[in-house]
Amino acid sequence: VTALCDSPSIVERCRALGFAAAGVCRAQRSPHEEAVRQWVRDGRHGAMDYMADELDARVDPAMMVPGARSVIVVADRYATGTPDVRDVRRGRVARYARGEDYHVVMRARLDALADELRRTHVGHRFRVCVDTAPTLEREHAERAGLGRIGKNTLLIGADGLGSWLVLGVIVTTLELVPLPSASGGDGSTGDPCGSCTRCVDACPTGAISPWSVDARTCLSALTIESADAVPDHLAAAVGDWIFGCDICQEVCPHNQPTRRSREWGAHPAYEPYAASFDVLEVLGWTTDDWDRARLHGALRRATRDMWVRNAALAAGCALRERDAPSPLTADERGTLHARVAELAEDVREGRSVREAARWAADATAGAGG
Ligand code: B12
Ligand code: SF4
Ligand code: SF4
Repeated sequence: VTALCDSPSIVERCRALGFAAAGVCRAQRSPHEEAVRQWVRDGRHGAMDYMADELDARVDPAMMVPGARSVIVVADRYATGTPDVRDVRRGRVARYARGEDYHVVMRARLDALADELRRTHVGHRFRVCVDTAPTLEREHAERAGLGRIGKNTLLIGADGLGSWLVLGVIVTTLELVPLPSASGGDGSTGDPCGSCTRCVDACPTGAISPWSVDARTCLSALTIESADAVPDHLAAAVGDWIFGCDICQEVCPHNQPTRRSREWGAHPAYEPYAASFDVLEVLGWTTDDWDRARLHGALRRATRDMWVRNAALAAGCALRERDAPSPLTADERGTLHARVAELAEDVREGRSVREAARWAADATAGAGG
C-alpha cells in the first residue's frame, strides 16, 4: 500500500475507494463570493435559512478550517440517466435519492481516507464534508479538475461522466499540489454549455437563470427543503415528482447516453430501491407509516407532512393530466379525488397539506380534469 504522501497517491486511493473522480485543489476564497452573497440578499435561498448563515466560511475554506491550504474532492456517480418508465399513479424520486443515502455512503469512505491521512500527517487537520459544512463543493470540484459548472449550476464531469454526481470534500491544512486533469477527462476548464439553454428552457418553473437557481421556485427545494404550502401557480409544475426533480439534468446534452458514458456506470450503492412511490398510498400515510417506510436519511429530510403534501400535488397533476402515457381510469380518478377532498377538509392536517389537497381536489373528479 503506497503512503499517502502526495496528490497522485491520494487520488489513486480515492479511485481505489470507488469514487468515479477525484482531485485536489488549493483552498482559496471563492471568485464568485459576490454572486453568493447577492443570491442570499435576493432571497433566492428560499426556505433554507442555513444558506444565509456562515456566509464568510462558505466563501472561504480558511474560515471553516483555520490554516486550510488544500481541498481533496471526490465524486460518486449515482445514475446513468436511463429514462424512467412513467406512470401518473407513481410519484418519482430524484435519482440521487433512489439508492442508499449518499451522505452515509460517501462519508464512510472519506472518513477512512481522512483517518489514514491523519496517521501519515500528524498535526494536520482534515475536515470531511458531504453537505455537512458550509462550503462551495461544486466550485472546489471544478477547480480540482473534476468537471465544469453548467448553466443549471451543477458540476458536469468531462468525457461522458456527466452531472449525475454527488460530491464530497476533505478540507485540510496540508499543502498539496493541485492536479488539474484529475478527472481522467480532458481537464479542460471554462464554459461547458456554449449556446445551449436546454435546462433553462425545460425547467418547469423557470427557476434557472444561467448559473443561478432560485430556490423559491425550484421543485427540488419546494419538495425537499420547504415545509410551507406550495403556491397554486407552482403546483401544476410538480408533475409526477414527489421528492426532488431531475429535469435540468435529464435534458442536458452531457447526460445523454454514449458508449463512453455507459462505461462510467454508477456506484453500486446507488442501485435504486425507492425510485417512485404510489401516490394514493402516500396520501394515506400516518406518521407511523412514514416511519415504517424505511426511508433513508436523505429521504427523511422530507417529513410525513411534506411527503403527503407532495403526494397531494402529484395527485392534482395526475387528475389534470389529459395526455398521460397511462391515464387514470374513471375508478382511479374517483378514488384519488375522494382522498384529496377528504384531506382538504381534515382539520387535523397542517395548512401545507390541506392547501395542496384543496388544489388537487379543485380538479374535477370526472374524466378530462
Ligand atoms: C443549497 C443547495 C441546493 C438548493 C439550491 C441549488 C443551488 N444551485 O444553489 C436546492 C435545494 C435548490 C438544490 C437542488 C439540487 N441539488 Co443541491 N445543494 C445545495 C448545497 C447544499 C449548497 C449549494 C450552494 O452553495 N448554493 C449557493 C448558490 C449561491 O450557488 P450558485 O447559485 O450555484 O452559484 C455558484 C456558481 O454557480 C458560481 N457562479 C456564479 N456565477 C457564475 C458564472 C459562471 C460563468 C460560472 C462558471 C460559475 C458561476 O458561483 C457560485 C458559488 O460557487 C450543495 C452542497 C454544497 N455544500 O455545495 C448541494 C448540491 C449542489 N446539490 C446537489 C444536487 C444533487 C441537487 C439536485 C440535483 C437534487 C435533486 N435532483 O433534486 C438539485 C439540482 C437543482 C439545481 N439545478 O441546482 C449536488 C450537486 C452535484 C453536482 N453534480 O453538481 C450538491 C453539490 C450536493 C452534493 N454534496 O453532492 N440544492
Ligand atoms: S431541479 Fe427541476 S425545478 Fe429545480 S432547477 Fe432543475 S429543472 Fe428546475
Ligand atoms: S442543459 Fe445545456 S445549458 Fe444546461 S447545463 Fe447542460 S449544457 Fe449547459
